[in-house]
Amino acid sequence: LEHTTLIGEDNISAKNPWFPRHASELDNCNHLMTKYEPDLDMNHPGFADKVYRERRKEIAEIAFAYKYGDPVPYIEYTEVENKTWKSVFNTVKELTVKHACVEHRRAFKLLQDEGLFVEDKIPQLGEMSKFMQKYTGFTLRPAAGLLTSRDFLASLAFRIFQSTQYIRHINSPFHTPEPDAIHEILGHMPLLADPSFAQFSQEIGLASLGASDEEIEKLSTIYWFTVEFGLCKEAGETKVYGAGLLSAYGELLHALSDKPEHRPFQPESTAVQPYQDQEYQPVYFVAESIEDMKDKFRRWVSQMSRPFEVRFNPHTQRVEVLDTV
Ligand code: NLE
Ligand code: FE2
Repeated sequence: LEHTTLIGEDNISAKNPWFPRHASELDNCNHLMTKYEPDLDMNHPGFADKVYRERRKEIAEIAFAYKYGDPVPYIEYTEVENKTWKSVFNTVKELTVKHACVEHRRAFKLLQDEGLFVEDKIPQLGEMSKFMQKYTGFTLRPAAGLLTSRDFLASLAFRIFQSTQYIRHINSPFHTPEPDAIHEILGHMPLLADPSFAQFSQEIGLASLGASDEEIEKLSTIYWFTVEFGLCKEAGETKVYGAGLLSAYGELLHALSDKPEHRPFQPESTAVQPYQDQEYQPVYFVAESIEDMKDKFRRWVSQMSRPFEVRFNPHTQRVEVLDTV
C-alpha cells in the first residue's frame, strides 16, 4: 500500500453502495430476508406450534432492540431448548472427532476446557463473545434472523459476527435451513476462534464493503461454499470445516457420502455456482487445505473492480478507505 493516501468521506463514487464506516453503524445493518419462518412457511416445523412462534417473536424483539455497545442479551433457555441443544451437541461431538478438520477439533477442545461447550445447557452468546474476543478479537451481536448478505458480510469487516439467539424446533434437530443459535455456536464458533480462519472471515467482509450487487452475490456464494459448507483435505482424507455441516449432523453425513458431487475449490467457478438453501447441498467444494483456500481467495478477490481499498483500524473500530488510483 505504498502509494495510497487516506481519502475524505466524499471521495467514494456515488456508484458505490453505502457501507458502515464504524462498528456502531452496524445498528443499520440488520435487514432480514424473509424466506423460511415459522409464521410464514407451512413446511417449517414450528408453523403449527403457537408456543414456538411466540418464543421466536420474543427473542427476535430482543435482537431488534439491541444497539452497539449494549451487553449481549442474556436468554433464559427453556428445558425443551436445552434438550434440543443436548441432542445436537452430543451427536455432533461424536462425529467431529472423525470428520472435522484439525482447526475445528482443536478449538472444540478449547471450548470444552473453558467450560463453554457442555451438553446440558446452551452457551450464552455473551459468554461466547468474551471467549472469541480473547482468541481472535471477534465479538458477537444478536441478529433477529437470516440477514441480507450485504448486511451480514459488512459486520465481518469489523470482526463482528451477527448471531441468531433462538433455537431450532425440537422436531428437527438434525437440520434446519435457517440459522439458529445451535448453528452459530456449534457450527461457527470453533473456526472463528482460529486466528487464521478469523482473518479469512474478516477479509471476505472487507471485500464486501461498497461492492456492487453482483459482487456481493459472488462473495456470499464463496462464503456459502467455504465458511458454511466447506470441505478440505487433510492427510489424504476429506474433512469438514463448514459451519452449516458442523451444526447439522444429517447433512454432515450426506456431505461425506458418495451422494453429492465433490469439486475442487476454485474461486472463479465456486463464486458462480448456484446453490439452494432449503435442502442438503448437491455439490460441495473441497479445498486442498484451509490455507490454500485462503490464498486462492486472496488472489481472486484482489481482482475485484472496486476503485478503493479498505482497512480496519482496531483501535477506533473504524474502516479506513484508501484510494488505489
Ligand atoms: N443447516 C444448518 C443447520 O441445520 O444447522 C444451518 C445452515 C444455516 C445457513
Ligand atoms: Fe452460518
